[in-house]
Amino acid sequence: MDATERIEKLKTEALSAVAGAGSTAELEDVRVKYLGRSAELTNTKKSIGRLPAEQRREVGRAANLATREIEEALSEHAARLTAAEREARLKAEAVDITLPGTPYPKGHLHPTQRVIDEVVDFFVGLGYRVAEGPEVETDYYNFTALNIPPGHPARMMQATFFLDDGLVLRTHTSPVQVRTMLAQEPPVYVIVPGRVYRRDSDPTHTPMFNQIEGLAVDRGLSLAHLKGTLAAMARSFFGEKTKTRFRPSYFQFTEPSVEMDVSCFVCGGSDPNCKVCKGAGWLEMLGAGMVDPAVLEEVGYDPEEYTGFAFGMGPDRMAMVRYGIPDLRLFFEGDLRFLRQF
Ligand code: 2NL
Repeated sequence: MDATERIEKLKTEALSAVAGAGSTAELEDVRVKYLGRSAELTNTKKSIGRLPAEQRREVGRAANLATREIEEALSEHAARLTAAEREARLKAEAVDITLPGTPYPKGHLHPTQRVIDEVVDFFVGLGYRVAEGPEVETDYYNFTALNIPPGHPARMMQATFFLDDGLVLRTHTSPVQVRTMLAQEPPVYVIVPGRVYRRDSDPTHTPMFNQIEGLAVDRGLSLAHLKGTLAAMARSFFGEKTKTRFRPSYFQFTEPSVEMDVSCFVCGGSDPNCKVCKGAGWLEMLGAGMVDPAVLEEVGYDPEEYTGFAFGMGPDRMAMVRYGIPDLRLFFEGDLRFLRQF
């Protein structure tokens, strides 16, 4: 077989190998085999110079033609394979966008946290700042600075958790207001949410519960400002029709002291058999008062120049009333069967 025939045979072989390649990877192997650096055809072309002069032209022509034909066949078949492979991939990766999505479990805020957020947002809207502080307090911030000196019977009434070294679990958030007053000059407008602790446990008392206290100290503040502020809060929380009433009360750190009731948000006072207010028409909502001059003096404020009002409420209790929950302990057990009802 002469060189030209050999080239023709190689070409035929190559073209059938190209046609038989089932993937772009196989096709690349075919290309390397017939047109690669050490392929027979390539070597033939390299050695043309050593042929007798009269054969060079013919063999060279045949080799170049064969190369071109094989290249064309390769690129044609490559295009076909690429298209087919792309088609197969698109089919395999197809997404049915009409399928419904996978549902995922959704959480929500604890009922108490909802009450806290609402109350805090109301006061932030009036320009109050939110303040927080430690839950482990010194005796001084929790009692003494609030006009409750050592040995005073009011300390016993708080059912305090005493820790070592004169520390206590705070029984109210008031120590945060004390710290705030010590850290700045009036005017002070703060709202203080936080956990507090008392040795109590029954359907309406838990050893840990939440409190929100507020404090305003400025020139010229009076009981009228206290009433206006807290009545507005009650309307924002229970609805615009809500009425409020203030009864005299007693707290060690305020004078005078009051308790605020709100008209029943269920019956408005018209149903003697109302489940929520038990026919009273009113619900106890919070305690408040004008800051006792002794407290102002303790933090270095001049009671002749500044007056203030303060208030405290229990968001857990408010949530119980609002959502009709009979046992406060349910709030802290983390039972999802209970929590999912809100
Ligand atoms: C209630 C009553 C109250 C205060 C808290 C307070 C704090 C400072 C000075 C004066 Cl630093 N007062 N706090 C005043 C009156 C009532 O809470 O029934 N809370 C659940």
